[in-house]
Amino acid sequence: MPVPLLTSMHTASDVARPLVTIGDRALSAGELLSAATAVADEIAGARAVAIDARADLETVVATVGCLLAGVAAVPVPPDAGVFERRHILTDSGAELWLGEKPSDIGLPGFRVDVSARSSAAYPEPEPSTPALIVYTSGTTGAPKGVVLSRRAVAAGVDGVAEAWQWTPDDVLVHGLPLFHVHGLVLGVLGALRVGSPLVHTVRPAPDRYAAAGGSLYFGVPTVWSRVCADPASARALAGARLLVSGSAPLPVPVFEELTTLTGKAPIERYGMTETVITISTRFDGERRPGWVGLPVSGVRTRARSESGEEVAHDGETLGRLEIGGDTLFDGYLNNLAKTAEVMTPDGWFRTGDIAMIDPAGFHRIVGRESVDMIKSGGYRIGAGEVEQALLAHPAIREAAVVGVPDADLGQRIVAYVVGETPNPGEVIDFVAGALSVHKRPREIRVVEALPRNAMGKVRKQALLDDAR
Ligand code: MCA
Ligand code: AMP
Repeated sequence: MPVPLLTSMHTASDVARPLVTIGDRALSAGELLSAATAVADEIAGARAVAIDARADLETVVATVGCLLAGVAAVPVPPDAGVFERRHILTDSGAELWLGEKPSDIGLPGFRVDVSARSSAAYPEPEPSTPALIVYTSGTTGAPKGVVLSRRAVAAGVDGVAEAWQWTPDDVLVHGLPLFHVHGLVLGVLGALRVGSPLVHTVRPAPDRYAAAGGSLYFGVPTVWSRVCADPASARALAGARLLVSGSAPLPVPVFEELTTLTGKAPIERYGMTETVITISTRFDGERRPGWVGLPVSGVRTRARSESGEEVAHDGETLGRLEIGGDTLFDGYLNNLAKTAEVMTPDGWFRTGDIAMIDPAGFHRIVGRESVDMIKSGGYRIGAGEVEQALLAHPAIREAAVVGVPDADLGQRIVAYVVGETPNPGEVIDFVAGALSVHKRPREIRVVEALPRNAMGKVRKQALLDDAR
């Protein structure tokens, strides 16, 4: 029989020690296992179930219940607007809703009870079984369901655990959302697989990180930049073993300030929803500002030129980054065409990121191939999805969305619209009603016409220049 995915949760030597703390509530390994087994009892036999993925213990119990029963978990952002939620539920084929049910959801619901207990035993599913379907934005259209197998989750966690010397003696702290790979796969399933207690701070606020007293901290660059802006909180992290940044480029000044304030150079690692975490600096290795390090064990990388040749590992030639190995997803759900677009014939995943590799194998991510893939606060946002939501507004005739460089968020969403003088505040709320909060434009600029090339395509670079 395969080894359990959440190995350490089953073998915890002290079953009474708090294993997962979220805010002021905690569960030991024993409590989590039996509450999650009670969820498994309710959902066994389903193909996929949706989880109202709030930052709470119920989300953890529901996800672990799915993994025990071998049912694919579909985390739904708690602030997803009606369009986005409807798409996720329809596309995933979720058969049940775990959590408090909004009135527009027709699925049968089941409210997770963290104090429920069951001792039923479930055989460990095969490693190829889907563990999660995580929805993530492309450059155009609605979000795509990324199918992650148990094998990919295990490989993604094991690679970084080895690089970071992450053990049950660590206490992991973060406050990231529980509906993306960073917070949920690495930040919850990672802790449960390694067996290191997790303290989730509900929101990733600097003072909450400072008060948590952990040894290993996860954050997106916006979090680390806010930590630096609060020097007392930053200094309180000096006793931690590792501060890890990922999901977007960590600006060099933030790397340096964090190093000065905490006495520790952060670890930077690179990942994607479709590949889990693949490249990282190491606990026992060099931490170079602006560089994300070496492929973790089990991961292969290559950077190729437009003509398909692998570029020289000279630390300056740029190539399109591709990833191979066990951490790769199984494809986009119900979307063979999009899956075929991102996979090479020889089984590598095209990340869409541009990278350089130095002679020692160190990687530097220099940007994305497409201006339509935006990263704001570590969230991936497709310009096309926001443009579609804007075009549904009765006063808007044309819309173009760009990611403008922003010191706090990395990029901030600015929307250019043509229409009958729409009210910007009302348009922002309109988008928030359809999509998740972080997909709302921060700013709406009403213009007479969008700049277009001879083919009629919007010249986004001109908009970026204007916004800057
Ligand atoms: C936001 N607000 C707005 C607007 N946008 N109000 C009006 N108009 C808008 N356009 C509101 C928010 O709801 C919030 O309100 C307040 O303004 C502050 O928002 P914001 O500046 O966004 O700050 P924040 O809410 O504190 O968020 C920053 C954050 C967040 C905490 C860093 O962006 C975050 O959690 N990011 C993590 C993303 C992540 O986990 N990505 C991983 C993807 P109020 O205060 O009332 O709520 S996985 C991945 O990338 C791969 C696998 C990898 O490598 O990890
Ligand atoms: P997502 O699918 O939300 O997981 O976003 C994945 C994307 O985030 C990658 O394709 C990169 O563009 C970006 N990303 C993640 N980690 C890093 C990093 N350490 N440095 C630069 N970009 C990153």
